[in-house]
Amino acid sequence: MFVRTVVLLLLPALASAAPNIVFMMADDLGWNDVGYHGSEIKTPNIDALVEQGVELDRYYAFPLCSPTRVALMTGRSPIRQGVDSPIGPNGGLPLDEHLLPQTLRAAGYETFMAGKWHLGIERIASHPYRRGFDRSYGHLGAAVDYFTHRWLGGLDWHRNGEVLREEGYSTELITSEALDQLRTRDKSKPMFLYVAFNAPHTPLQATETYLKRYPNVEGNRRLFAAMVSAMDDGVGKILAALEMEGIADDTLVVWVSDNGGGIRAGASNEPFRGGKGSAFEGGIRVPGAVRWNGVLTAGSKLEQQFSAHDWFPTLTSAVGVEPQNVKPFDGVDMWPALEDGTAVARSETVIGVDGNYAIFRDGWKLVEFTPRNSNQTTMHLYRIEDDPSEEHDLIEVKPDLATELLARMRSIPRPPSVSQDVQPRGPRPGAPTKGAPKAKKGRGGRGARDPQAGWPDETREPWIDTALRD
Ligand SMILES: [Ca+2]
Repeated sequence: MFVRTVVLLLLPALASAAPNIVFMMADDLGWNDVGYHGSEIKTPNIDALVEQGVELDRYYAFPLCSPTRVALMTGRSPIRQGVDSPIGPNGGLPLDEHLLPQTLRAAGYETFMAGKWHLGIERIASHPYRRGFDRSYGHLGAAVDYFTHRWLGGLDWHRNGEVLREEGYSTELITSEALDQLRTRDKSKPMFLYVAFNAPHTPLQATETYLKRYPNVEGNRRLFAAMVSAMDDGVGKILAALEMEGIADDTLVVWVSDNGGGIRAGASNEPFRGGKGSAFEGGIRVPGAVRWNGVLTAGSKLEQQFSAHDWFPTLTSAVGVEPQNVKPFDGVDMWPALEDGTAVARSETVIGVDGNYAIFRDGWKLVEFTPRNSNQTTMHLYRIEDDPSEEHDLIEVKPDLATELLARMRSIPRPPSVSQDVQPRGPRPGAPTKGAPKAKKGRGGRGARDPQAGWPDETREPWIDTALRD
């Protein structure tokens, strides 16, 4: 009897009645790259999801892939964790950070991921199957080739930590795996399914099936549009599978982009200024929606600011799970806002990556801007709700406010970068501003390659085979 009691006490806190969570993320999709924002790119499945749920109208990601994924997974600012650019072969999210799937798994969830990780590749200990996911699939690095599944010349495709060689277009493969994970889940447990599409990130690679949908769109935009359509079809298949499995009403569904679109790569962030990598609105204000049938109001729109680091506290609040994080969240629980529009109090929000930061407070936005391949950092101040296109710079009108906001922005520690290598890469706290020399450094190679260039050749061993096994 004693043993039985102990076993019961050790059972996960949640029964199968807890809602599932399906979190889908696009990669480098801009504001004007979805049908419901008036784009020429057709996204009927995403549009339907938005209609069925809460449209996130003021949702802010970080300006680049890895920082947003850090924010999503930890509920904490990637700035204070040193993830200030795309994580390269030698970088990684610090292993003492606690991740969302770890909390959910501890609460009895099955945890699945399909797609792009981009939070560390050098060490096995930083891979998704060691960071809270029961089952994982896809690529660990960044701009994987859609057809060869290579990155920087090495195969970067795995299932549960085993190198995987298979034919197929990555967006369709990721969708297929997500469907398989969903259908073969343990139905006695709730499920957390994280689908991190690599689309429409470069390299710009599409199939005829999707190119045919855009006969009148030209150049990179046509390739990009086709890639978005493949992802939109994937979203539609996953939503259909929830219906087929009879769990559509028991599942909280999120769909968002991870940062603004790369303009050279065919994306559009109109009417916003800037794009991927910048802290102007085009780089960070991205499309998103949340659906939970019967719980959230279909067709509603959330106009409060919502940020990528809010997901951990918000999702755990929504499903009634106690977060297991030890380090404090930077994000806030936005569930009351999603549920019924309750105004959630939040102090200032700081978003950014190396050289490009923004702080939001009381309707003001201060932007620290460093153009690519430039040493010149400039500051800009906007009434962001009245001036979403950031056309009217008020920095000369409100210099004292700008100084105050800059100090607040800089109050978040900026430790040495852990994204690219283990060496400190120049000044952090109190970094120079306008006119001061700045260490020359490549920001993750953004735009360095031809957007259409993939990885046709295999010139090194598969990444997982050379990862450190400590
Ligand atoms: Ca991205």
